[in-house]
Amino acid sequence: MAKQFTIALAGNPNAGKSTIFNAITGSHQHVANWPGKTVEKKEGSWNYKGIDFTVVDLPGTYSLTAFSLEEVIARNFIIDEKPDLVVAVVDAGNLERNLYLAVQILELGVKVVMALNMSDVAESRGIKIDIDKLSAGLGITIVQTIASREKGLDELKEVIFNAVTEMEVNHVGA
Ligand SMILES: Nc1nc2c(ncn2[C@@H]2O[C@H](COP(=O)(O)OP(=O)(O)O)[C@@H](O)[C@H]2O)c(=O)[nH]1
Ligand SMILES: [Mg+2]
Repeated sequence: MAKQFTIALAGNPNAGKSTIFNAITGSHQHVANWPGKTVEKKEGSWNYKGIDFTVVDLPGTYSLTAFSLEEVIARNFIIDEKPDLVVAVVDAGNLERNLYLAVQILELGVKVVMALNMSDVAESRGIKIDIDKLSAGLGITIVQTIASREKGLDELKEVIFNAVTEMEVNHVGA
């Protein structure tokens, strides 16, 4: 049987996780609660290039210090379920606060790519991000996205696919 790959979307509240989740999974999604919890669990399926992926929209958190229920759920999912990839959805307009979580995800030793979302908001605030430097510093592939306008999402899908299937990739979208 073909392996079912699992991808988790993680990020601060309002970073654009659900917008990206919806764009990737389309109508192939269902909502339940996390086992024994009142927090919503959104899971969807995605078929890309003949490969099936399960996509999980993790609760929005500012850290993974296991302080709130959302943080416990997000942290435990990454540690216990060991997704094949975590997509760190980062609000480029609040880079520092968002990177705090991204670094904590990286510290869990899971494979990570970053969707540097809200690029339009960052630009309108005059925030310039050296993506090559950030990518090299963190050691991960970064794709610039404006999820609400579906910008960069094709590149993101390609980067996710390549990262999960472990093909060589060195692509930064715009
Ligand atoms: N300006 C802008 N708005 C966005 C972008 N991505 C998502 N949004 C909007 O930001 C809000 C929060 O997005 P959502 O996907 O619900 O964030 P979540 O809390 O991480 O799931 C929604 O109103 C989205 O339409 C983006 O790249 N730029
Ligand atoms: Mg959401």
